[in-house]
Amino acid sequence: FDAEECSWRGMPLDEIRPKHICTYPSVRSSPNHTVLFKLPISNNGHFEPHPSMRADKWDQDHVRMPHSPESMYPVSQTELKSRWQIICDTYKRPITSSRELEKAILSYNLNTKDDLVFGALHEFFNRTLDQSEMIGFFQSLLPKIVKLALEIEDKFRGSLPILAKGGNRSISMTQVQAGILLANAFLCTFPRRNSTTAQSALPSINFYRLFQCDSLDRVQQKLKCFVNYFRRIVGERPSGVVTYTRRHVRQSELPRWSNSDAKLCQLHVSSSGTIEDEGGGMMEVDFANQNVGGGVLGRGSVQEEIRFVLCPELVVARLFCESLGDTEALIVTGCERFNTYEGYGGTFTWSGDYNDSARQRDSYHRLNTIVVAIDALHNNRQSDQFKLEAIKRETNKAYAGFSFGQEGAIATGNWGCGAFNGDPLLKFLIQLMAASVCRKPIAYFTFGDEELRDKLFEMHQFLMRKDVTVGVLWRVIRAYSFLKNVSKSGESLYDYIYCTLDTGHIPDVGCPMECDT
Ligand code: AR6
Repeated sequence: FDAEECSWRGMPLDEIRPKHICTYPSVRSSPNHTVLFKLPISNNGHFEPHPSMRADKWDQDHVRMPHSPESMYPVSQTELKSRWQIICDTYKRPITSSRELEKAILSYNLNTKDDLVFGALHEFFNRTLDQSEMIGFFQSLLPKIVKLALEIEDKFRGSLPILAKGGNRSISMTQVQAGILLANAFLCTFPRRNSTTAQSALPSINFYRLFQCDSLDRVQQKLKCFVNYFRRIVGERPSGVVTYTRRHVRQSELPRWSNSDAKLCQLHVSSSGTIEDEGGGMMEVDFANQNVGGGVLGRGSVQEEIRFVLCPELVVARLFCESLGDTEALIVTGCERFNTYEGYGGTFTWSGDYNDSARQRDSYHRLNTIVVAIDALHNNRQSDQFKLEAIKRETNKAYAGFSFGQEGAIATGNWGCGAFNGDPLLKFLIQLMAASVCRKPIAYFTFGDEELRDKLFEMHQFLMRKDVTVGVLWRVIRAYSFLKNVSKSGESLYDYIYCTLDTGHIPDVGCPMECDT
């Protein structure tokens, strides 16, 4: 073992990674789990939609579907027409250019009628793709995307519940159904949903914000990811199932951090590799926005947005997942990866197709991929994150995600430390405490940062040597928070922890207001 050469420290990854597939949650129909296909799943992998009779719901608890009979569109000041009929009629004619596609989309979307709205889309077909790729798209791929989108009538006969704030609820669908929803989002067929307060907590789903972006290269690259996804799924239909789960942890179920006698979990920390490349079979953390997907259908191209364009089935969650509350997470089980990339942020580039077929499937035909979306706090000022309230919020948030399922391991990294401006040294300890209480080991990817890797490893070793529990660590961090905020100390968190645990005296700064921590 040559520490100089080796990019990781701690436990080998293969010892962190669970040995068997975690089949949680099970796919069973219940008031809290909507399954959009018939159960039991047949052995030949053929799925029938469920329910078989049409039962549309147009209310605040359900997604407003493009093919709902309630969806009407004003064709003149006095006349309303079925919006779905307009959509079906629109796509009876062939579409041969991005201008025609824009016109088609605008024919059933009043709200987006600005001049030259779809700049990014025109750029994509006029410059990013070459002439033959452009012709291939309009002659061959687009008609197939349209056909897939129109299958919504047949494949979604029931209503789709909204995963509302404060609820614990799952939706399972086939990957083909997810593709149908995405084809509709691409064609911007979903009715307006944010015009009423009842549905204002939902993220956007129609693609027009992405199409409206200007010629930014990263947006072009994201379009390549989506087009490649559609090319793949209309070529050979994916055969599995995806489950979307909203998890809400009630206040009474949260750990009492300062009293926890949980031992610290094992750690693998690496400066090379990424969550999506190395995290297979673990719970892969999505550094999320409270609106899951963040800027995926806009200009964003950091960890979450990239993950969503690699695995577009994640984007489907935006259709029904209301913005996440402080003790909530979204977990997506079974999404497939279709794309590879290079670069990051402004240099993000689609670099080709990704074949995920080697990945195992569970007994419900879900790929062995679990993505856990947790949104960190956005720190406007670096110092805000050291306030006890912020530390508590972040630890509870991590717990909401990590505590899903009885077993497993966490693949994570600098959560909240890029766009959201957090401190990775603090965020590491927060995630360490949350994972330890859940008895799950951590694989931590520092995204190229060797110095950080060594600092985290050293701290973890020190804490293990001292046999520190979560409760003790919490109390030291709490004392540091007090010191930093009250006496404005400039001492670093890690120096404080080393020093305090070496002397063995943790100042007791607990106050009545914090008794639940
Ligand atoms: N694997 C491991 N680490 C990574 C990876 C990866 N694939 N990609 C990036 N990192 P950021 P945030 C590291 O800024 O601060 C989005 O718009 C890298 O060190 O994406 O929580 C969301 O929608 C990077 O600096 O997460 C939210 O709105 C760090 O992780 C917002 O950003 C943080 O990545 C969340 O921002």
